[in-house]
Amino acid sequence: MAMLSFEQKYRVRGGTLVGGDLFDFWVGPFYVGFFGVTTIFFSFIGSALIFYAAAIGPTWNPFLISINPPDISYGLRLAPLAEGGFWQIITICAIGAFVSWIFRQAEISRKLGMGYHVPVAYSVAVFAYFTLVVIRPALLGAWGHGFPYGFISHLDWVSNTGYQYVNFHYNPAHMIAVSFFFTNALALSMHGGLVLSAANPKPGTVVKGSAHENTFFRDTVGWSIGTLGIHRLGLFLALSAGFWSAVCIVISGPLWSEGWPDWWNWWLNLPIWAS
Ligand code: UQ2
Repeated sequence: MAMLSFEQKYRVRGGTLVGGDLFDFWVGPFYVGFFGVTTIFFSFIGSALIFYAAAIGPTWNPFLISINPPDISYGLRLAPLAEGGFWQIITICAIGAFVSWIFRQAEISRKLGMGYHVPVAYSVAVFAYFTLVVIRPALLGAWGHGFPYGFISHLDWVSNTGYQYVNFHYNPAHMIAVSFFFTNALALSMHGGLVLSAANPKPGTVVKGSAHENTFFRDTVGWSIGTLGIHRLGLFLALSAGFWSAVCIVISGPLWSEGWPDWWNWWLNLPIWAS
């Protein structure tokens, strides 16, 4: 186990963000840390509440269980537990667990003397969730605009919310997000294919490195982005996909409440041809 000698050098105290030496130790392969404890705490309470809310609900069919946000009439107030209050506390627990996980990643990055790229990247995913269940409902004035926690029910929510704006594909931020998702898939397939083709060739042949990888793309498209560059591009594409997804839903309602196809009337109304 070559990793063990490496780990011994880094498994030392220090680098924590809060609490000093409190919880600054490992259990087996896992770093504990203050934020490991808070992650477990929020995950446990949140999961227990999901099971309790499911138990008082009408079904145990895993596809049909749904823990719903309060009715719109409750506005931004706390609702009774069985009428959306569970959803509200579960949402607080989810955010508590996700944010704890961000700081757990940050503390481990600090201990290893690495950059914060992983916690920053994960934060964008958390931001997209936070936009759906906090920012947009708050801007619209009711927690009832959050999505329900259930397998089929959250799919229905996405479908209904999309059709509420007639055709979501005309949402300009949705167009940008989708373009980033597709470009991300293109870049990752190129990268995965390229690295496997060089580093994992047929048995009995010589493993190739970055010189071959660069040459392949210089010969095919006249340019190679480079081994570090492809990962910068990948991170940018992936984070942009998540970021523009959050933008495309937060502007639906708070900024534009009609159908998205009608948003393009600004183009039809340009003075050049509108007369
Ligand atoms: C590359 C390179 C890698 C790669 C890939 C490329 C050696 C191992 C995939 C090629 C990437 C290019 C040309 C950029 C494509 C741009 C978009 C927007 C998809 O050159 O360097 O490193 O994995």
